[in-house]
Amino acid sequence: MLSLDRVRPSADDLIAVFAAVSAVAGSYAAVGFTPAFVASPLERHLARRMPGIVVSYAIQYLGSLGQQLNLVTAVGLVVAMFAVVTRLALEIGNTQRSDIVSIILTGAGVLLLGTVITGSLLSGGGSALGSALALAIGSASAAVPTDGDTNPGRRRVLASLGTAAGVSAVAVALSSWQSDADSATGPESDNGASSVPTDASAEVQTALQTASDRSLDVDGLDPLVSDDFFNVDINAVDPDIRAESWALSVTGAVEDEVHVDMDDIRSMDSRSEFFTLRCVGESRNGKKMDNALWTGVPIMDLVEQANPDSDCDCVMLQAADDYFEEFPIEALNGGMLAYEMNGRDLPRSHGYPLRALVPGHWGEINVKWLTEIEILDREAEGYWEKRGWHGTGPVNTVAKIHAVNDLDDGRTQVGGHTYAGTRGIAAVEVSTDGGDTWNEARLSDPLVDDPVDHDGAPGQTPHSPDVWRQWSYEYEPPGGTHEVVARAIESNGTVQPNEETNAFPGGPSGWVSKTLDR
Ligand SMILES: Nc1nc2c(c(=O)[nH]1)N[C@H]1C(S)=C(S)[C@@H](COP(=O)(O)O)O[C@H]1N2
Ligand SMILES: [Mo]
Repeated sequence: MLSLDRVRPSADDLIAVFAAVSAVAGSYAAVGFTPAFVASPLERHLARRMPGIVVSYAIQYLGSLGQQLNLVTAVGLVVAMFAVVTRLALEIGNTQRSDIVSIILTGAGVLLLGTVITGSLLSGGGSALGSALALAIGSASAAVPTDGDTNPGRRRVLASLGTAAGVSAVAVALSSWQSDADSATGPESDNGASSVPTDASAEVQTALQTASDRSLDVDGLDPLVSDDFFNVDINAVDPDIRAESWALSVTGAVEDEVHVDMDDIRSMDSRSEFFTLRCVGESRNGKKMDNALWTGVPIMDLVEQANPDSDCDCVMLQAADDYFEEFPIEALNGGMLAYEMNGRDLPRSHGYPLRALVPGHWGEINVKWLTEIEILDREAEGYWEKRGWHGTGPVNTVAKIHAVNDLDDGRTQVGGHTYAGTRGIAAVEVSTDGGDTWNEARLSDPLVDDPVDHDGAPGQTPHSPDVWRQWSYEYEPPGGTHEVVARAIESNGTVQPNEETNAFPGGPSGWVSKTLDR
C-alpha cells in the first residue's frame, strides 16, 4: 500500500514549486505579455496541435476562454519544468550542504531552460532571477530565527512562497504600468474611437466626425465607429513586432518578387476608408462585428508590381504568428494594407504594424501582422479551413438586435447594426408579431455615399462600400409576450435568407429574433 506520507510533498518539493512560479513571474516582469514570455511558445504549440474539432468548439462555445485554457496549461507545464530543475539543484546542494550551490545551480539551470524555450536572454534572465531570489530569501529566512516560528524548514517554505507572490505582484505592476505608458503613446492603445485624434489628417478627422454625426441616437447601440473593436486571434499572446524590423514580401508564382519595409509602405499614396469586419465564428446575434476607419495603401498595387502568374489565381497571406489564409487573388481588389486605425497607429492586437483588409469577406482572411503575400499555383487550405471552417468567402447578411429600450412616451424601441458586405444594405424590415407583418426601420445614413469602382480597374464592377449601418424601430408594445424579428434587404432587393445555420462551418445565417414582454 502506498502510504500518504510518501506522496506528501517535502519542504524541498514545495520550495521548488514556489521558486518555479517565481521564475515564470520573473519572465513576465522582464518581457511582459509578449511572445518572449516563457509560457508563450508552449501555448502556441498547444494552439497549433489542438485537433480542429476542439478548436472549432472552443471558439464557438468558450470564445477566448479556449485560448486562456491553453495559456493556463502552458504556464502549468513551464512551472513543472522549472520545478524539476530547481528540485535537482536543491538535491545537489543538500549533498554539498551548501545553499549557495543550490541557488547558483538553480539560477544557471533556469537561465538555460528559459532562454532555450523563448530564445530570449532577457526572459531567461528574468526567470533565473525570480527562482534564485526565492531560494536566497528562503535560505536567509531559515538562518534567521523569528519568535513564534522555530521551524526553519517551514520558514524557508513560507519565504519562498512569499517571494513568488512578491515577484508576481511586481510583474503585474510592471506590465500595467507598461501598458499605461504605451496607450499614452502608441500601438498598444485601444482603437481610440471615442476621441478624434487631434494630430490626424483632415481627411481622417472629417471621416470620424461624419461617423459620429451619422450615428443614430439609440441607447445601448454602439456608434458607427466601434468604441471597442472585437479581437479574434489564434494565440493568447499576440506578436510584438517593431515597425523598424518588419518586412513584407510578395513571393511565389510571380515574375518579380517584391520586398518592402514600413518606410516603403508609408511613402506610397495612402487613403483612409471604413471597413467593417465580421468573424465567421460569431453567433447569429453576436458581438464579433465592428467597424473602423483604416488608413493604408491599395494591396493590389503591391501585388501587381510583382507581376503574378498564377495557375489557380489564388493567394496565401502569411503572418508573424504563423497564421495563413488562402483565397482567390480577385478578393484583394479594393483591399488595403492598413497601418492606422481611427487615425492612430494600428494597435498591436489588430495587427501592428500592418494588416490586410479584404472588402466584404469574413474577418478571417483580413490577416494581421502580415509578412508575406504568396501567389500560389495550386489551391491550398488556410489555418481555419484545415480545421473544418469555410470562412474565406463573402460575409453573410445580417440585421442584429442589440438595443431594446422603453421610451418615455410608452413606445418600445429596438435597434442594431446591419451588414451585407459589399452587397450593401437597402433597408431593414422589422416584425413585432413573429414574422406575420413587416415594417421598414429607420436606417443611419450611409457612411460612404458612392459605390466603389476600384479606381476604374478594368473588369471590376462597382460595389457598395464595405460598411455596416445602424437601424432602429419604434412601436406600441402589445402588452404581453411578442416576438421581434429583424431582416435586412440587400441593395439589389434580395431579402436576407431566413434559413438558420450555426457559425460552424460557414458562418451564422438567418433572421435575428428576440422574444420581448412589455
Ligand atoms: N495573423 C492573424 N490574422 C488574423 C487572425 C489571427 O489569429 N492571426 N484572426 C483572424 C480572424 S478569425 C478574424 S475574425 C479577424 C479579427 O480581426 P480583429 O482581431 O482585428 O478584430 O482577424 C483575422 N486575422
Ligand atoms: Mo474570425
